[in-house]
Amino acid sequence: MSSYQFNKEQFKQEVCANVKNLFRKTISEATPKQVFQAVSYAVKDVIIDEWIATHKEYEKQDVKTLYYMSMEFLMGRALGNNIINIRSRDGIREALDELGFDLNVIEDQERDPALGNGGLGRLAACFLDSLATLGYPAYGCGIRYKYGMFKQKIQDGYQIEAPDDWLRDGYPFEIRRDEYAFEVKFGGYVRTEWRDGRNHFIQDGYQSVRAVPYDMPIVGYGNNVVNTLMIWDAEPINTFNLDSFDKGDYRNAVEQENLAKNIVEVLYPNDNHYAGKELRLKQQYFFISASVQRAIKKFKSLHDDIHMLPEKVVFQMNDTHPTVAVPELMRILLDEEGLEWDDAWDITTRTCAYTNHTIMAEALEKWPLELFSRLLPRIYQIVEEINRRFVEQIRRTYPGDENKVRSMAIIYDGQVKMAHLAIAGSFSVNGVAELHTEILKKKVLKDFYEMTPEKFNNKTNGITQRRFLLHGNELLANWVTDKIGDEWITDLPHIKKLAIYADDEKCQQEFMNIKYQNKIRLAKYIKEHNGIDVDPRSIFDVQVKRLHEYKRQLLNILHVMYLYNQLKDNPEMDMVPRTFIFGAKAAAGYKIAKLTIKLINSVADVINNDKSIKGKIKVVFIEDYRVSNAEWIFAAADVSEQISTASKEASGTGNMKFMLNGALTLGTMDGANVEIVEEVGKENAFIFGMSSDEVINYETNGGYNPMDIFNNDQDIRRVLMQLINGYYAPNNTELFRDLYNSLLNTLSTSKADTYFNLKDFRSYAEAQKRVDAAYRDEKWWAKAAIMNVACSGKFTSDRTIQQYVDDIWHLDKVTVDMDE
Ligand code: B1N
Repeated sequence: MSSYQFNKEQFKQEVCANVKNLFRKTISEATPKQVFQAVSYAVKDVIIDEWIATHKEYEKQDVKTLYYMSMEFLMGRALGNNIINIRSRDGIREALDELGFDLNVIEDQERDPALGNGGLGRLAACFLDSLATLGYPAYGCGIRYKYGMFKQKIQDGYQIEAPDDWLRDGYPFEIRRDEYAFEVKFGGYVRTEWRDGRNHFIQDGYQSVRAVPYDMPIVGYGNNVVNTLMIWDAEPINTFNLDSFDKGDYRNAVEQENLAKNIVEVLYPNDNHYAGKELRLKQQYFFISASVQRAIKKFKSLHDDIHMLPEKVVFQMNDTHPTVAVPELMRILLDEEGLEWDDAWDITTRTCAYTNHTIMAEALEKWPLELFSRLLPRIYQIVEEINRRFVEQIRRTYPGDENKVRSMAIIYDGQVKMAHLAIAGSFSVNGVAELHTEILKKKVLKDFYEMTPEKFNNKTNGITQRRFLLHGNELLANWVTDKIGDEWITDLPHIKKLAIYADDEKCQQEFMNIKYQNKIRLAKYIKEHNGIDVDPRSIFDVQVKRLHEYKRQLLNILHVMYLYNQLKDNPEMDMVPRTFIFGAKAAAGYKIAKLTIKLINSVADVINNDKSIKGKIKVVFIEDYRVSNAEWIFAAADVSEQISTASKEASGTGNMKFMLNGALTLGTMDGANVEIVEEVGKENAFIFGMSSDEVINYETNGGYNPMDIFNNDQDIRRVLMQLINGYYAPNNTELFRDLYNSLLNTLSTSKADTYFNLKDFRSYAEAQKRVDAAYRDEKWWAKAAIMNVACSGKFTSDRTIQQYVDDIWHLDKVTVDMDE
């Protein structure tokens, strides 16, 4: 296998030609932004040939293909990643140097494609990277939102949302594929027609849109494989004449135009939360119908027998958001292919698979029947029939036990329960970390597990080391390669070889020096963006993730307030200087989350400006946390805060990115933290807090009473009082009242501190003390940090993808040779 041979002079010529053609400029006149475009097109030129070759090979070998269906793909910037994966970073850096530009500055011109909220969307992006690198035929299927995740501004300590107009300057890596456009129908009614010895179901009086895919290349690492992310845009169908004199026609034309415009307008900025909006269901059906149609059309262009579908196609549903794929595939098999129900159901349930990403009740999708049946009348009929037969199956399995029907039916209480539909329609149901899968089997989906245990399996999440070490932390990546060679880039478990250097003093110093350089890089970023001076010799203690009560940023900041009180009482208190770094977006309508951001910033204001504590604590809230600055943040972290209420974080993936970059985990036994500790050893992490069993026990017995803690713990009481006495809000003592109430609500104890902040506080504070003590022993810390890197092998998404392939997808590896 030969991989792409970079030719510097040719590349420089191409960049100059692109600058000329695109902007009518010479290279010396071009702005960095223009050079970014020119370089991107030159890189795309390389990719295109491999892209064509890959798809030729797929067709030739008639491969089984994965369609990874997801409402979100949080890709992050493409240029740097593509340059790395075509293995031309050094060459291109040199070429740009010679043209008078710095590659880092050029990369920095790209807007982050942020078509996702957080972990779920970023996981989809990591999976695509691994699929291409391992050589598996796969498409990502999603939505080309006009506006992605909002840009976050902090004004006066408050979060302000600004639109993310990521397509404004055009996106160099996408290709519009008009020839694969499909019609998607909404609303109207269904009538039946008897023809050719069977009933035909015909949707009439509907509105429709044209779904047009834009393909983006997903470049494998050094293997010539280029897969495709297809994201769908919506356009009006122009069958109606806008200046028609027929009023009905005219109104319909306008409505269809609005429908098309609205559907892909914006990503819903909710993480782990179901809002039940009609437009969201429209988005779901829109991209699923288009994707399923494209998959079936492609399949039929190569095969005559639709019964072969499960051998050639697999649909992986990223949470329940794409679950209408089940009835949509049924619709196509029944209505368009003319199959009988049993036949169609057999094919569907051997094609679809479902991943569950959360046990949070508020995230469960349950669509009101009225809305669902009005928007998707034919799909609704099919769901009704799926439900009728499923309930029959439940009754056959558990005669006389109507409780089972109540808890498992797909349609119940006037709602369509999407998780139940996803399970019934899939041959595989997986959780995303061992603990999470166990909770699904024993609690949340217990009845389903008991009825069909063979469907359930675990696939612990992973991350791509190509972006989160090789690209994000070049210094450490080079150091690792110097020590053990570069196999880790495509085979992360090799990184275990670093363990023999963990005790070596010289290596420890080298390692700590790299960490220090990365901290300086982040400190500069913070100075530029926040105007705050932070000391790179202090402990960088970082919590970056979406803002959510269950993730407990509140616990973190309450502890900072507590530490500050201690310092005020005793300014000579001996502590290692600490920089507490936060980064988090809150859903636009999530009041408590937004107030938590304000609290963090208010605490930061007071503490950072208090000279009396001699800079022992600094608090920084990094604005607009996103994939591109995340790469720098992970590289610079000493402590990784993974402090969710046990049982609530399905997996977490940030935890893995920190570990890979040599940060030590300060966390609860939740999600994948459990497996991280298993790999690195409890002695190389700081574990605290209630176990998931304890949390679940309290929950089933009606919670606990935080008032007992408030009454008996002076330090905690003092911190809580500071929320309501104006200590951090002198002009508005009531500002943080809602946070206080969320912890203590004296009217209803069952609703107080549902995330056990106070219950875990002492244990957290004690773990923080252990961090302080441990950091003083520089050799110990260096060793533990190196061990974290060395033990991170399990958490590559390459491993996760291989497990999906082995247990669920059964894809064959393809090699692409560019020599022919
Ligand atoms: O999915 C990640 C996990 O690592 C995280 O623990 C989990 O919280 C996250 C509705 C979600 N679960 N559910 C969502 C996102 C958007 C939305 O509209 C739910 N995100 C997760 C990857 O497995």
